[in-house]
Amino acid sequence: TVTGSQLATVDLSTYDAEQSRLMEERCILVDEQDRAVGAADKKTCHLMENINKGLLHRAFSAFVFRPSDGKLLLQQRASEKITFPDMWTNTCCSHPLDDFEEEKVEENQHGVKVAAIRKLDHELGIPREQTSIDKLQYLTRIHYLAPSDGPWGEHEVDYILFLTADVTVNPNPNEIRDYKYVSREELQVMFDDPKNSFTPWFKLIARDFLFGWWDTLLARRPSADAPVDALS
Ligand code: DMA
Ligand code: MN
Repeated sequence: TVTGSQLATVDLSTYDAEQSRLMEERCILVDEQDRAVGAADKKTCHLMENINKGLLHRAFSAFVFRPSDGKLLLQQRASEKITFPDMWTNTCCSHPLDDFEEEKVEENQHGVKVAAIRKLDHELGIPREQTSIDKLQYLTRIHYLAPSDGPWGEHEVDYILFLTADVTVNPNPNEIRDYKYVSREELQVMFDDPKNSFTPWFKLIARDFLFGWWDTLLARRPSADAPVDALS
């Protein structure tokens, strides 16, 4: 594995001050089997020069669906974001941190779920009582690598989490430029419009998994006019 002394760094003084400060968070380093092997700050983890030496960290991608119509909540990343600014993406992504003991717990994907609750609150202002651990559903984890602008990129083992819940959104403007709920068809129209740009991981998850899972979720959803059988 890669050690600290070999790793590149970069000056953040031209970037947004709050986003630069958040680059000091410590991510959990993992190997290709997602075994925790150490920690490094978010800045170090997101430089392509380090990624190209094999540096890999743990992350989550959360997808929030509205129960009434099964629509997915999307966000557009703020211009202040250092990686992948202004792109449309799934509800919320971030990292479980080495800074918090609870976010390192692997059993039942506890750590990534705790991190998701923290960031749904921080980015979208979703109150924590609307996003309990047992409502978050873990689907799978994917290993992917994608360059962003300039020296930046992503290289992660990414845990995909679904939540079907009515949530109150109060976006943090330093994180989020815009948000909207979309149906499958509305998302497809967005993908087909070349004016929209999307994060690489969202495009990959949409292509490989999302539409199939979304069908299952919609099929299970009791329709508005059918009575719900309490025994089924
Ligand atoms: C990182 O997301 C996680 C994935 C799955 C790409 P991010 O860049 O939005 O992280 P943060 O919100 O911590 O800046
Ligand atoms: Mn990352």
